[in-house]
Amino acid sequence: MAEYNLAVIPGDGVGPEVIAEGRRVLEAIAASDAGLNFTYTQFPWGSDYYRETGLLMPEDGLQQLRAFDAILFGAVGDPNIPDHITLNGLLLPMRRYFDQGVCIRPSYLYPGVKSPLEGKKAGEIDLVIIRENTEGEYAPVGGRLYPGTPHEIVIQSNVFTRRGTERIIRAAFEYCVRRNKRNKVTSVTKSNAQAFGMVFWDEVFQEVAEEYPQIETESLLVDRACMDLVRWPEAFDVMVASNLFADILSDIAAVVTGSMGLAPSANINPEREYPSMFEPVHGAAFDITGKGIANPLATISAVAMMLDHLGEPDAAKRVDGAVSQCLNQRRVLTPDIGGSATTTQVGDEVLRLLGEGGPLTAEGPERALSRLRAKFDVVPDDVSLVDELIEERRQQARKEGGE
Ligand code: GGG
Repeated sequence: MAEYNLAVIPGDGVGPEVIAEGRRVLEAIAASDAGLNFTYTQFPWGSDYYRETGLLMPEDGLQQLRAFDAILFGAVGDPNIPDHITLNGLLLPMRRYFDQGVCIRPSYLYPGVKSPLEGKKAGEIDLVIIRENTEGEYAPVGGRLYPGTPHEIVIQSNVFTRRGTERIIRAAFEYCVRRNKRNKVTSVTKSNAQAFGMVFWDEVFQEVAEEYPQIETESLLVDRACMDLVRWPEAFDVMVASNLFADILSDIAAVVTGSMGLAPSANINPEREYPSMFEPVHGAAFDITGKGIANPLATISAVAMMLDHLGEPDAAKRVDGAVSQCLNQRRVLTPDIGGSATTTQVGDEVLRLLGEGGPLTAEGPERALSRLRAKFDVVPDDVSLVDELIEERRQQARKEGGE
């Protein structure tokens, strides 16, 4: 039996609400698979902990997390504590201390979800942002001199190491090869203005690209990349960018694929020396905290990414399939994507679909489509029609079998 020891940090705002649903999904997976078990240690760290102790996590918090197989994280942020205190006190130290240099942020326009961009069909937007996660613009390097005086000096440095830059760019190419979709990697910088770090990044991108002649490459300035993500997001496959740029790009990508409430994120330590961390891209969302309407699907998709990382790809596909089906049937959805259900009701529905094991739940829409294409002459491009097609084929088979 595979047993995984998980650290769970629900954190702030809607974090506890969505993490509760992520945990229920893990429990359902374990209950339905005799070969799989999870143990959980939940940590009460975040802004309330800060109000009590003056720290977002204890002095030895990172050491406490060190031995876990993975970390499931909710959100951090509080309306009454400056954001730079909350972020630098909990989330960013975890990414750095555990050398989680590769952040994977997929954005997919699911069947059943409406893009705010007119005319975009399901499956048409399908991209992954690979974010450098431990250095760049988020490196805590800088200082303030003579604060509050007329000759105040403030320095905030960007840090680009060869190790970190090569690692993230190579991770993007490797991801692109494994994904095998459009076989294209887009690097995003601002090297016309930032002539040291970003020019260096462009050079490393060229060097690494030479190792992958089968992959189409493109280098864009970040302003152009932002425009194109809105104008023609379907043109992107894998995008790779620095810490800040990829953070911004992944918010745009989340919104054009329907909602921040659907966007998961994996913070990976590629060497597997330390635990990796899985979280929704969205933050604490104070405006809806406590209303019970936060979309849990980003967290549930992050749980799927965690299962995949832990070496449980079948369980990951079951969870992805249930998310996909929940969206496709449009019966139980939270208000951010046009529904009126609560966080818990969406969690209940995902559990029901996991238990029911409908045609898509076992394998996910992509695999269902390629399997059907191999078997039948005519298969719709729109994955939202796959369920209907399967039902039609079932009925036909029943008729032919004389039922
Ligand atoms: N669940 C992610 C979260 O709490 N995000 C808050 C935030 O501001 N994150 C910035 C970042 O991901 O770098």
